[in-house]
Formats: sequence, C-alpha cells, structure tokens
Amino acid sequence: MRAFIGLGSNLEDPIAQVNDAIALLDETNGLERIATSLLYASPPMGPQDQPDYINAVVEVETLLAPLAVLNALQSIENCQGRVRERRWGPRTLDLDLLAYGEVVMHDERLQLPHPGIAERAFVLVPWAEIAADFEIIGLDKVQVLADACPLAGLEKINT
Ligand code: ROI
Repeated sequence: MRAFIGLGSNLEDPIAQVNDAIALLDETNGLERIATSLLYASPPMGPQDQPDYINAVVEVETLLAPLAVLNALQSIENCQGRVRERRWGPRTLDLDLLAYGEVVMHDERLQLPHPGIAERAFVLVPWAEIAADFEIIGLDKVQVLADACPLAGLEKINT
C-alpha cells in the first residue's frame, strides 16, 4: 500500500532529527521509501512560545497494516528521545501517518486520513512536491489543498 508520513521537529537540532528519522524509516522492515520532499521551516502552528519547526513528507510503499506502521513510527519517535510535555508543545520528533491508500479509519490510536491536514501548509506543500496528484480520501488532491492553504511563513530550506 502507498502511505505518506509527515515528519516534524523543533528541538535538539531539528534538521538532524528529521534526517535521522528518515534513516530509521529506511531500516524498518516492511517499509520502502519511495519519495522524500525537501525540508521546510515554518513558525509554530499553535502556541508561539516555541522554536520554529522543520517538516518534511515521505512516501513509502508498505506491506504493514496501518497500526503496524503507527507502531513503527512511535518506536522511531521513542528512539530519538521524544519528549512532549504539553499538547501542541515543542517536540524532538513527530511522525504522523498522514494517509494509507484510501483507508478511512477512526481508531482511538489512529485516524486516517490524519485530521487537520487541510489547514497545514507544512504538511501539504512538501506532500505536493512528491505526490501532487494523490487523492486524499474524503478531501481532494494534495496539490489542490496545498494551493488553497495559506503558507503561514513556510519556507524551503537549503541543507
Ligand atoms: N507547527 C509547525 N509549523 N510544524 C509542525 O510540525 C507542528 N506540529 C505540531 C503543532 C504543535 C500543531 N505545530 C506545528 O504538532
């Protein structure tokens, strides 16, 4: 199945956090990385008293079920010493399963597609870079959503 993962970090060298997470995704059995966006910087959405974020989106081809992908993502977050004290607070690494094919899921651990996608330029713009024509079930094509979403200070970064 074709799946998309959003990566975000705003603590402890965010660029390295995101790159390290990509390397760990590559080591995960059952996930094959197909495409990777550039890295983007943006001011925090939510509480402003925290550092800017680095975000990226990765496409994988996977044989794992959605909750097995979630488990893999959470173990990578934990490997990278994720700390999170408050809701919408800063974090060393956030890995979100954004979409898993056309699956719609409302599990207490996992909602698919990921809620809030349509308002998040830091998800949609990198995603459109690698999969402009992907149709997010129940929403629209990634590119259409990206074009409709205010950029909110999002910038491509040079690494
Ligand atoms: N803001 C930005 N810019 N990028 C994120 O990845 C991000 N992640 C979050 C909240 C706190 C909502 N804000 C964010 O979880």
